[in-house]
Amino acid sequence: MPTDPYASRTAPPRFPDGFLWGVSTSAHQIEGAADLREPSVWDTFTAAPGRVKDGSTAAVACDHYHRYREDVALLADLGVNAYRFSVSWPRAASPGGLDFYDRLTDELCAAGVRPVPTLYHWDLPAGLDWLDRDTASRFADHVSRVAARLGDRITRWITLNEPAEHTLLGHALGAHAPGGRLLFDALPAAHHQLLAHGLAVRALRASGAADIGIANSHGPTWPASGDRADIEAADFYDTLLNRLFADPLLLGAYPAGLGDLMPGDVTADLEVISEPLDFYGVNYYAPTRVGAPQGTEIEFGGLTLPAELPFTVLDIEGVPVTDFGWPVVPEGLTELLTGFRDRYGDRLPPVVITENGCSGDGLDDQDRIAYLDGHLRALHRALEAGVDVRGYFVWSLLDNFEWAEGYTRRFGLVHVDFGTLARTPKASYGWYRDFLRTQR
Ligand code: IFM
Repeated sequence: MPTDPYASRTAPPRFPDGFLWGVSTSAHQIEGAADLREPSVWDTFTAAPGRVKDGSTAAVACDHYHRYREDVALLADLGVNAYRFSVSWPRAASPGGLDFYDRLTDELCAAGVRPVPTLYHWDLPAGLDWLDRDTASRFADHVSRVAARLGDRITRWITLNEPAEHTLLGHALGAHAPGGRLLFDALPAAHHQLLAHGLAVRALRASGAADIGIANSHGPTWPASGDRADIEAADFYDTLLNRLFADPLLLGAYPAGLGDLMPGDVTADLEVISEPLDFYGVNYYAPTRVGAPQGTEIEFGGLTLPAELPFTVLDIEGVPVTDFGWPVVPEGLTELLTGFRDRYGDRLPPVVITENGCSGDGLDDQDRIAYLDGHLRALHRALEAGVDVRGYFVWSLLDNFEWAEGYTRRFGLVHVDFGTLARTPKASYGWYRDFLRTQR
């Protein structure tokens, strides 16, 4: 018997017709079949002991490479009209590697689910490095090859996933591949990813694509108090994690002070980086509370943050937290989007929420339902406040390889048994399906 997901909640808000409803995944986190592609920096990283919490690798992951038909059937049954996945650059570069995305695209189109590929989600081919400028043009070549192969069926493209997290975790703090601990010397990796994005936009347009965006992670930054030192530290953090990645795209300029830390004269690059976008993808999970530096190393969200950082990241008290320790603050999404609309005005294209979700165990995942329900309502409040929002994607369809956390954090609407690879829809899958029915 179907349950009534709104028995104890008010009726769901109604989103505009034509809204894009989906779920997101990424290649390295679900595909497996590592023997059928070139190696990536994540293969090298996970091979070294102590890098991944449970010592696991993504060699098999969800084996989506072989089970994609079953996964597309789950999408069709869920009732989403779009699916965000990523094209693995190391797979695309291997002989016959694009055949897989050809099959997946056909399967999605046959199921009435619009494919929305991300062209880079952290799995850089081994041997390349974002600290090298040349990686940006190599990426544009990869994008041209993928677009030439799939562009007859795919209209909506996402260039990069979360260059901010990739720079921070992969190059500044060393928690992710490739493991760099460069702190502020990691900034060239950010610039080269942004340049890669701009070159990719040009390559996609040259191939005839007309609906192009990026998936950037953003969240409001809350100062720990009204003290000047806390406000300044929070402003710096906000600049580093939000404005550094949105200003060059939307305003064609780096925030004051940061442009000087980039490699060489970036004036011409900024023209490429600020190629107009058709939509702006936002990955939202939580706000961050930030205070003045305390001069000591701190543990935060599974990371050890070095003492020399000019800010301290603090817990947000009085709100629920996910099993990852991330605060659950739906209204942060409304605040973020209205803040973006105020800061960027007409320069902000229509927004698509390209990721939102939470980790947590169990098939009867009521916490996830509460999280998603709260965030959809918060998103609707942003719409009512005049933000042009066009879509929403849950992270994630399947439990998967959560990077340095291995298989210990489960974000899926569908449970995956990593022994048998059996898929079992969770309560949240049924809830999302029921919610989507209310939007038809
Ligand atoms: O799993 C990741 C994803 O790869 C990028 N955005 C955040 C998710 C949850 O940590």
